[in-house]
Amino acid sequence: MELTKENFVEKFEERLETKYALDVKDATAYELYDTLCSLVKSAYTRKWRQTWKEYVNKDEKQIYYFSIEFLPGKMLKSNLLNMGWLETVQAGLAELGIDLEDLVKVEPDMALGNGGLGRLAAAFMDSLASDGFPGNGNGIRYKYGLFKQKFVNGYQVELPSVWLKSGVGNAWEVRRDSKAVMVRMGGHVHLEQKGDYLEPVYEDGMIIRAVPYDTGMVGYHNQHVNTLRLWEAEIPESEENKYPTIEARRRVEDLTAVLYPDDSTEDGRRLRLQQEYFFVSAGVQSIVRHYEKYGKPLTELGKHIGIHINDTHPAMCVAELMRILLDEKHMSWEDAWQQTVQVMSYTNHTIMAEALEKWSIQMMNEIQPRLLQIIAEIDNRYVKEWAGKVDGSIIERTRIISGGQVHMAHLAIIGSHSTNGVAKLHTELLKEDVLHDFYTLYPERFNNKTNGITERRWLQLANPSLARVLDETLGTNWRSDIKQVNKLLDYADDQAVLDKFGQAKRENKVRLAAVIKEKTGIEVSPDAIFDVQVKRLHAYKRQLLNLLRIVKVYLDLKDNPNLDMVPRVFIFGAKAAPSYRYAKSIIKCINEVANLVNNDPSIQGKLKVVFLEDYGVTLAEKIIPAADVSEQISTASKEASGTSNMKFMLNGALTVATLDGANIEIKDKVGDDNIFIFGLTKDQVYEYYANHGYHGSDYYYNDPVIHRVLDAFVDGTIPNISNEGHEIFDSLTYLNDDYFVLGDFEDYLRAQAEVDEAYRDRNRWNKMSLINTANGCFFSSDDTIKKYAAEIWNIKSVTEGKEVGTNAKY
Ligand code: BZD
Repeated sequence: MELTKENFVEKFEERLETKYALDVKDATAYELYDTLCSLVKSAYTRKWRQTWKEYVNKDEKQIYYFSIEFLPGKMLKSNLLNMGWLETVQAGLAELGIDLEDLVKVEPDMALGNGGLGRLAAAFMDSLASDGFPGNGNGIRYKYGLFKQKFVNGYQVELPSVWLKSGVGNAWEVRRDSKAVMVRMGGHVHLEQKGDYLEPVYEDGMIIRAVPYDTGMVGYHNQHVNTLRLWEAEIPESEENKYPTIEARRRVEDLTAVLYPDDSTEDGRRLRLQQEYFFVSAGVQSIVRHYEKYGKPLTELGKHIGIHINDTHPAMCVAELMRILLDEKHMSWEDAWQQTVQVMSYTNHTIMAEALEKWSIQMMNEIQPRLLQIIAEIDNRYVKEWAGKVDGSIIERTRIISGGQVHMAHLAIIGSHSTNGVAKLHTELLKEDVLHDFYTLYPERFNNKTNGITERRWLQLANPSLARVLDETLGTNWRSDIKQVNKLLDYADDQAVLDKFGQAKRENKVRLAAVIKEKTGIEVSPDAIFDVQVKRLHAYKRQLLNLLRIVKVYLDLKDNPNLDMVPRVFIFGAKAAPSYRYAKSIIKCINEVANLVNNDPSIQGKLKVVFLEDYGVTLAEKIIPAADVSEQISTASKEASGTSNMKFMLNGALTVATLDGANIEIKDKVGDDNIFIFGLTKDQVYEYYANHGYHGSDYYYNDPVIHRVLDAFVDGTIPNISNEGHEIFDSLTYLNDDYFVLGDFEDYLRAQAEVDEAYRDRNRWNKMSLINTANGCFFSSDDTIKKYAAEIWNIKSVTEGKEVGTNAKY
């Protein structure tokens, strides 16, 4: 049935009555929200079932994207948009006196991720469905998502994020008890000969029931619905008597309680490894079970199934699939291995050594002793396979088990047919440096897939003002074919369009200014440049470089209050890992500088610093459309790709960037004149590493500007940071400034002076902004996923060429 305003109103009232026995006027926002979700969900469930049946009937190869994080944010509006229902529902609700935005406010943010990696996984879910690919997600249903951040006296304080509030829950998920599987952990194992195979005999240990919660991933205007399956840990009925105390029960239930438990303690690390095995085992078991239901031979598994390992956290997929094929299906090692390598593919998201996971053999043995045996055998066979063919030192450096540790990236690379990086530079670095040994062994396995973003969320939903300008300028086809946005280039000199561009940005800035006022009490002017850096707080991302410049501008203004500068509002949003002390010190310093600057009347509003608490997807949707300047200033070579850089660009912000990650590809698209590039290149950074030629303290002693700015951190100019100020001062001078903040400072000032100059000429600025939006269409996750599909997974779209109206019938 085609949705109309009239039949929506009727259905909505009916549903509200059956669900809550209420009239609209008596219902709370939550009850209205829940009613709407229920209506939306029941409308797409038939399509959901059909999509699944179509895969089975057509015997389509299916991909399962394993990720320890998924960060979808709110889903109501995105589902409405993708179903083609948004405007009709908005109008219908308005008729009932309800503002859709009020209902959106009560939707909890599904924040089951830390940052880029989890957000990318969520974007890929949207794109897999929107491109009509047979692709599903597999992860963990954390009870608590990423912590809620508060500032107390300028310090970060972490509070639990209770997204599954009692009575509210998650409106989108379906619990599927019938699909539960058992996961075995701990205990001991030995092998006994049974006929012609070895059977593992387990003693002790625990059995955990993994229950899946499925969420429909609704494709854009194509009536195609995939599945995101998240697993929860429970005590099986048969094991109840093993857990007589609340404490003992909690140890099992806590397995899926918290995202990324603090890994600064041994217990925290063990829990993390348990989580990894838990969702890997549950996912792989359920895939094999489903596959077998249709009677296909396991020797053809790789033709029908693909498992994607998103970063190393799910790398145990390799060994778990081997375990099932060997121990449960009694396949030969050779056959099982051939299928496993064909099934698996892996994405690397970082070159930072500390993020490349390693687990002690002992801990791996404690968590799953049989898995360790299999990993040891993979390692053993790997060593034998290459012995005599390549230099022995290469084998030593690339084997899975060495130095008493299990190297998860090595397991993922050896056990899969594809390893990709997430931007051109990143992939080059993997090949020539971080994973160079592997590249010499398996050159054909390496490939690049530059990240992308979903324009539906970041432009259509987050930026209605700009979307309207695009509709008026280009017509509405761009909404289903994002490449059309590139046609904006034809209007780069059209005064009316440029004015509208400027106007849309201003509307968004006015809106953000109101949010800032409401959240922080700080007044900011929409006439100032909104200069934004939002991302996880990490030394390599260099929020500190930004802060040093703010301090410099502040000192300049103190010297000369009449300084001729374009007023700027610096906006930060960032969470620091709870155990990352240095990052937390930077947060404290930013907050204290903000206090100092915002409350100094002599600054006359020329400079404002706003640090918004609890940055996440929903806040990003308000900030990014309002940004004039996007800060992408990581030390060259350290940021694998970045994805906020793409969101900002699509929303018309101009980027101040180092030549790092996907910034390079952004620069190649917009051209040197429409981006502000500065800083050391990756080669210069590597040169410093090679010849130890960098001395942070030289900058302090030789550059009077830097000297003065750094002194402000330790001489009381910035109040209340006596510890943190010294910590930062020392890190940049005596501890030699690991991320070349001081080395890049001068050039950063130069780039920022160019920003100022460009902004003074508003026509020029609007044109640059338009050129950025026009080229933002090249960083769509729909395109990225098409490349994964064609070049890694070998799957095809089942909706391509199908005729479906824009107002999809559900
Ligand atoms: O992945 C990020 C990279 O830092 C970005 O450059 C890149 O754009 C995105 C997507 O590819 N990596 C992460 O977000 N990583 C994590 O959050 C993470 C989480 C747990 C353990 C290690 C890293």
